[in-house]
Amino acid sequence: MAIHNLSASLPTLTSDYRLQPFSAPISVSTLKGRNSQCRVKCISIVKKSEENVARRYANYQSTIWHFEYIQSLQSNYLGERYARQVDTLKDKVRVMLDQETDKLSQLELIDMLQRLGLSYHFEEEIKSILKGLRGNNISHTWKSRDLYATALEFRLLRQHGYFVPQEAFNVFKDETGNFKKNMSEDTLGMLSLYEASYYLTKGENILEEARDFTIKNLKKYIEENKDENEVCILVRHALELPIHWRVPRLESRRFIDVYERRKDMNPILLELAKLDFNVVQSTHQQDLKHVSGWWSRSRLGKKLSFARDRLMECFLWTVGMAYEPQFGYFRRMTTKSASLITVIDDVYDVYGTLEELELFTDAVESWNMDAMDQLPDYMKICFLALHNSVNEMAFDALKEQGLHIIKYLKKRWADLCKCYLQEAKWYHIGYTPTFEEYMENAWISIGGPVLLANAHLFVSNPIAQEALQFLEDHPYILRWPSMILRLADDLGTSSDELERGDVPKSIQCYMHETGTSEDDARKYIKFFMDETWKKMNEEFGNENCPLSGTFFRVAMNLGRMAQCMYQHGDGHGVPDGETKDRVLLLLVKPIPI
Ligand code: 0FV
Ligand code: MN
Ligand code: MN
Ligand code: MN
Ligand code: MN
Repeated sequence: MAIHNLSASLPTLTSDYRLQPFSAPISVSTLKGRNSQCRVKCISIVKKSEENVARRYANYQSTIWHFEYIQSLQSNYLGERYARQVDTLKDKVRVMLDQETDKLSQLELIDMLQRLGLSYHFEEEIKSILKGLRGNNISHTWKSRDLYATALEFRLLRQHGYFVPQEAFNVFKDETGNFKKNMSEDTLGMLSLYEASYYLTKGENILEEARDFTIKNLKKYIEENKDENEVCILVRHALELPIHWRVPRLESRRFIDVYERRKDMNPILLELAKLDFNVVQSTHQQDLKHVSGWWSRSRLGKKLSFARDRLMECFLWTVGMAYEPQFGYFRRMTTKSASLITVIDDVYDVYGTLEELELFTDAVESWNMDAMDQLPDYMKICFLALHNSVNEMAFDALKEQGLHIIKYLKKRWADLCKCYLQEAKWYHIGYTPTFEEYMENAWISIGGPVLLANAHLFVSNPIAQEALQFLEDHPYILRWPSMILRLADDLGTSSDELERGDVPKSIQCYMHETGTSEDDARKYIKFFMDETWKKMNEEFGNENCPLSGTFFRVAMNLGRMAQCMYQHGDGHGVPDGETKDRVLLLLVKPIPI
């Protein structure tokens, strides 16, 4: 993903539009030929149904994961026996962490635990080790002038929310202010600095330079070492996506295989990693079966034949967002929200007439059962499924924590539907918004704020009133991951969407506004995503924020999951490509032991 230094070569928009409200009048001159062509095409695939209305038809593939299959999943790793083995191994690792006196080895151990997906077992221990480091002077002997060690420490600290200064890397610069040339021979050091540099915030020029410098040198390394040595494989994987942008659960599954082949592999860590993966997978299967029962009983998949039936894919998203066993409630509830978003999005984008969509939007906004009377039958079932699910979530919060949260939940859904409706109106009149105007609506219409505001409730116990208010007042925390989700989705789905008949997405809006080619527009979108990551990193470093580290990780994982799902096309809508492999790898097949 080469997205660096693009800012120089691309036309840019208003440098930072986030604070400006938009109020663009819709002008007839923006009516474009694109939509009129599209209408012709769509009418040719129109289905007449529900009172003989002309409707679009998306032709989405049906699901490949049926209820019976999901219910038949069996794991040997459920139950006491394996849980006890895990505990015994955990005790051994705790001793390792405690007895390791060499600082660098201690950090490497933490890094391995994180990459193997085990660090959640040792949160307290890791926190206390890192806290100790934070007070350290950066010229400490154990790492002084060692690029690999300095960058590893820097990355671990930033990963844990300690905003250590970028100046840690000044010792690696020469008198002219450039990174020292001979550094490039230290490939593992380069790799370590490369990974660290992705935790940058806007304006951190040393990290920016570090990123460009390491990318250049790592690419050169690959070109000069065509044979597949171990380091080459590491470098190639890292250049594809940095650790910071990778989905933890998927990365752990892959890394366990890599780790097994390492000469310096620690058999205790390996054994624990495999066992824990399988034990946790068995709890995922329980969550999945539970929510698949809900989906099947809702009959949404059967009754709304125009819509995507993507229960399994939605569940995969939630595992990408939080895989640890204690977040089962989050996964079950978020899978419901995501499945409903997927169906309702199709109602707005594909099947509903503008008039029906206005009624549906009003119904959600009023949250009143009487509003259901006006809806066509296919919308009644959608509305009631939504109503029941959201009320159930609110009921849980009331019952368990005495909190009345229905107004927070329904507001997010109403906002989502209003943004869906805006897009439907734009489509209807053939309007192409500016990039800014589009994004102002689209970060909501992708469903990110619904998912994340809900996620916050599902991972927090107790839910702090202060945190609820903070989320209302600081939409940026929901906004940055949602933007990444939106842009990744547009990169992966907009070609098909245009074919099918849909509003122009970010790429097309940008092209229309600036007159660039599709290629350049795509590059700009990637550059924009990169900038958004910097803003997200900044929020994570905000020490005055009452939201938990857990919530931040979930939010960032949504961005990561989006980049992964849409890396090679529409991984959410198309069930049998890479998504199928990922489902099998993470949710179905245990690691052979
Ligand atoms: C995307 O579909 C979609 F349905 C999403 C992202 C809903 C589920 C969300 C998560 C699991 C995160 P599509 O590309 O049709 O969305 P747009 O907004 O482009 O119509
Ligand atoms: Mn269906
Ligand atoms: Mn859609
Ligand atoms: Mn949509
Ligand atoms: Mn899309």
